[in-house]
Amino acid sequence: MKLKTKTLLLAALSVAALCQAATERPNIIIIMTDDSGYSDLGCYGGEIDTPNLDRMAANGLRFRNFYNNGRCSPTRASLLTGRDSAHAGFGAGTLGGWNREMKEPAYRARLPYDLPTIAELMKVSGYRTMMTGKWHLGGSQMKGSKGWQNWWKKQHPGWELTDAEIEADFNALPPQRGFDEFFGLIEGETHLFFTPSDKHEYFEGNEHATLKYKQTYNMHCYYKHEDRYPYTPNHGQTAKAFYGTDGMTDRAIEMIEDASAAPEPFFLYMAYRAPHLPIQAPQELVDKYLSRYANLDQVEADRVDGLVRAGLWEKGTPYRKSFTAGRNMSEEQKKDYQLMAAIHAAMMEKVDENVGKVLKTLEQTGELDNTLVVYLSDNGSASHLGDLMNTPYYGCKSLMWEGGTKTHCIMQWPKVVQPGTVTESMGWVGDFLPTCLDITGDTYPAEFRGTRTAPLDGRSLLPILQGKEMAPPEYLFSNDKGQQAVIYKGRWKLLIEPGWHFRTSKQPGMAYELYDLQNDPAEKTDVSKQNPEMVQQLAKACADWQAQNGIVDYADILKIRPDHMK
Ligand SMILES: [Ca+2]
Repeated sequence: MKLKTKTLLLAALSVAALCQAATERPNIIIIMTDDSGYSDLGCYGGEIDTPNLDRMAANGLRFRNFYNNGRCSPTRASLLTGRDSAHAGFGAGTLGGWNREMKEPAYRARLPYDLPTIAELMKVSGYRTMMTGKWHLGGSQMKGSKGWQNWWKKQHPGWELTDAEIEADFNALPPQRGFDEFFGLIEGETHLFFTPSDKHEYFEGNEHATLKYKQTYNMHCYYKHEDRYPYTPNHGQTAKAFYGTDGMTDRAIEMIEDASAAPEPFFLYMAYRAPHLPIQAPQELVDKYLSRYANLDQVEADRVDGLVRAGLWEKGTPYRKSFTAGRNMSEEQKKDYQLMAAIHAAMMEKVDENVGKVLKTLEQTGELDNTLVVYLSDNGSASHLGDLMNTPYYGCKSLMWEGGTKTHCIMQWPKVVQPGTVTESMGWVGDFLPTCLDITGDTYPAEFRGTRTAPLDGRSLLPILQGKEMAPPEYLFSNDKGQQAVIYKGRWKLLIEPGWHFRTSKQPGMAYELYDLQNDPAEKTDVSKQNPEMVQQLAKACADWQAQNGIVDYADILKIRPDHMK
């Protein structure tokens, strides 16, 4: 194993102390998928073939209770900053596309320049910092592009496009936010397949990237709303192409190989664009999975059984019947669902194959033993698949029930983590930054770019990696388009206006649901009527949190931006 040293010029430390500290600092890789369901993986009870992730789980640690923020941008904002998503400019759970920005800080949909990112802090700590994949945290390359500036003006009627705005947008992009190397997408949604004649949106650093079209694919491209987005021109074609999941990994492997030859440790953030819409995968893999989704009731039952076998679910615990499997579908709808589920599974198998390539590279470069590899999803699987892929949890992406905000989460670090561990302890996506600081022995700065920082919302999960259980945080808050969720001491969960404001706004008063997650982890029975004091206590905590974080009531957001729901 190569000796990792921060720098030999740190004169204040003795050589012995330096070597001691330096040899202990691991590489860190965070791999996140986009819209994968809780029980999608074999090691989380699912029917999709994920041998590499299953092996990673066998060699490492699985969380039963890991939370994200329920949607792409808010999850990424907390992952990179250790702060609540509202504090990081993504308070509405909105898309976060910069064209949707509101002026309020909690909704600016652009990472604040004075809020340190995990990459910036790891860089200060002496790490080489790298990213591949989907950014989706605002910013743009309109600096130097009149075309993009004109587009911005169209998207922001009544706003003046100043030099400061152009600069702030540029400063919100990965190369300006601490990543030495970046290959990926700024926006949240694009094709996975690109042939040489297709226009693509990949960047290498701040430059438009040159893609490598080295593999031949039989391309299956599915999209229902072809009138809105032309996502299917390559459907049915066989051609040399770039497939995002493969291409992002190829670039990540180059980065790992380069970093491995350098003296400093590395931090790599890999954000896959799969299995998000538009769903696209190699045809032969889609064919392989079609028959697995012929009987959805069976898929649901098998996933629950699989979770029980994996030690991630207690046999006999009540759960709500999936609204997908339980739905009355016509034969045509069933066939359509079956196809979408098969493409989803095919996309996940491709992710697994690529995680396998990353692990293999770590092995070949001698880095595996002292590398922490984290794997999770940014939110539950999305509404086109209902909540089946989130079995046994109710709800899907962008909803605050457990199906929307709970993810599988695997951590492997052979030097530290005991193989085959399952933890009950609660983790949250905002915990990664404090965990990384704890691992490297660094502290969160009191000031950054001239601004005093506020305390982190996340906490270090290092004790869990070392085999201990941790008490849950006092409170965990999340929000999306007017609905709020509060989890108190890991046990009580209050949902306010669940299912978005527009669903409940016509009903008188506020809609509340209260669940005892300790006895009812799948939110089967609303106990709000039996526990009015708990409802009141958590509603008050939520109101305070909304005030502290500048969260605007959804009815007021609609007044400011009536086009918000478009
Ligand atoms: Ca997502």
